[in-house]
Amino acid sequence: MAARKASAKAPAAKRRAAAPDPYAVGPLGLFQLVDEDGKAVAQVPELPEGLPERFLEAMLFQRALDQRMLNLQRQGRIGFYGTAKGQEGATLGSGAAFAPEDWLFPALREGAVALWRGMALEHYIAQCFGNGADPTHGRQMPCHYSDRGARYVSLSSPIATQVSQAVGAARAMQVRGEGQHVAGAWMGDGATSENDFHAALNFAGVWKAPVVFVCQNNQWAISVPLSMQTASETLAVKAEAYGMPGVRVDGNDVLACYVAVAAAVERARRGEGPTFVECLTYRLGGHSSSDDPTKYRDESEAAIWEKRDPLLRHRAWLTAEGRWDDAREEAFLAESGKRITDAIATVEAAEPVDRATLFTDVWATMPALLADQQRRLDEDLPV
Ligand SMILES: Cc1ncc(C[n+]2csc(CCOP(=O)(O)OP(=O)(O)O)c2C)c(N)n1
Ligand SMILES: [Mg+2]
Repeated sequence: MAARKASAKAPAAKRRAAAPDPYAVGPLGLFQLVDEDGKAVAQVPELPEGLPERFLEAMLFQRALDQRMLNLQRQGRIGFYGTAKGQEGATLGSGAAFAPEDWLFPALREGAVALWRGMALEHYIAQCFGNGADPTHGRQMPCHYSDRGARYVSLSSPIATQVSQAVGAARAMQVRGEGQHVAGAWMGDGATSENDFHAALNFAGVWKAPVVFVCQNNQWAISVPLSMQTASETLAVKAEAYGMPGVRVDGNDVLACYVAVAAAVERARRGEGPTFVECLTYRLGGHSSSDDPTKYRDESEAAIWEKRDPLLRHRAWLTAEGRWDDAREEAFLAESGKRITDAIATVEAAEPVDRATLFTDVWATMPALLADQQRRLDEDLPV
């Protein structure tokens, strides 16, 4: 990615340090492009046209969608929901760095990435209702979105199992000679204590598999703080033990997340192997709709991170660049709110899941035993 060269004649205030290399910053330093006040602290590299604006729109949209989905849960209309509040920068910055042909294996909070890659909003919402509008037939807990077109694989509820699945997919692509495609695996800080995490990174390192690990270090695993999760100085440093680079990024700096993960994706695509990227962020909300963080964490901590909100920071930067204003935001939010309202209305009006789907989607040809069970169900309980 070509860095925009600072002109020698630029006024001093405009002159910034050269774009830092995320790999040079390493697993102990923090890669950052824009600080908490929205000021660029380094040369922001040339980005695809319109991408920074799309980042803000997608973050605003996810924040609004999360609130609406949480409201639905509180009203008893869906059973469960996990918001990404505070983590939108790490989520979208990392997610946007992958190509449409790459395969993504998310954790709980990356639904915005599925939308970014083209999953229909109605399918996102229907997955949470688990009704007949849900392409996955209501078979999973809410938030387990999956979309084949977006190459977005459902999260696995058991923490960290998706990390080994991603390495398996990456290895398969490598063996088939399709190593120009990359697998992405997301995980939380808590996942780094699981056996699957260590096995996955170990094999990825040995095979030089085309995979990028993105750890959303939101500093809590439900009620377990990071200090009880690990004695390592950072999470990124763990990568060194598995023979791959570890990079630590300011996870509330969407541009830094994008640039760091894009560098890792390109490296994997070139056949140079995996990278582990730690995005340092904070979960502003509860772990899920079943959680009350005031029971175990000091609200003053959350208050500090409220000021580091990735939306505030990116909006401030875009505004200073002359690329965003209140009128544009108001119009975007009004249109998004309507889109969400309409999609919820459409989805909620759908019929329950068709009972016949209990028997579909596993066998190409239904075995006799299953066919018999279906016949008996239909006889005993006619629809
Ligand atoms: C193997 C396993 N153990 C425990 C749980 C219960 N559980 C669900 S989420 C979670 C915490 C995950 O924390 P982290 O990995 O930091 O992700 P975050 O939710 O903070 O994004 C736990 C313990 C689980 N789903 N799977
Ligand atoms: Mg966590």
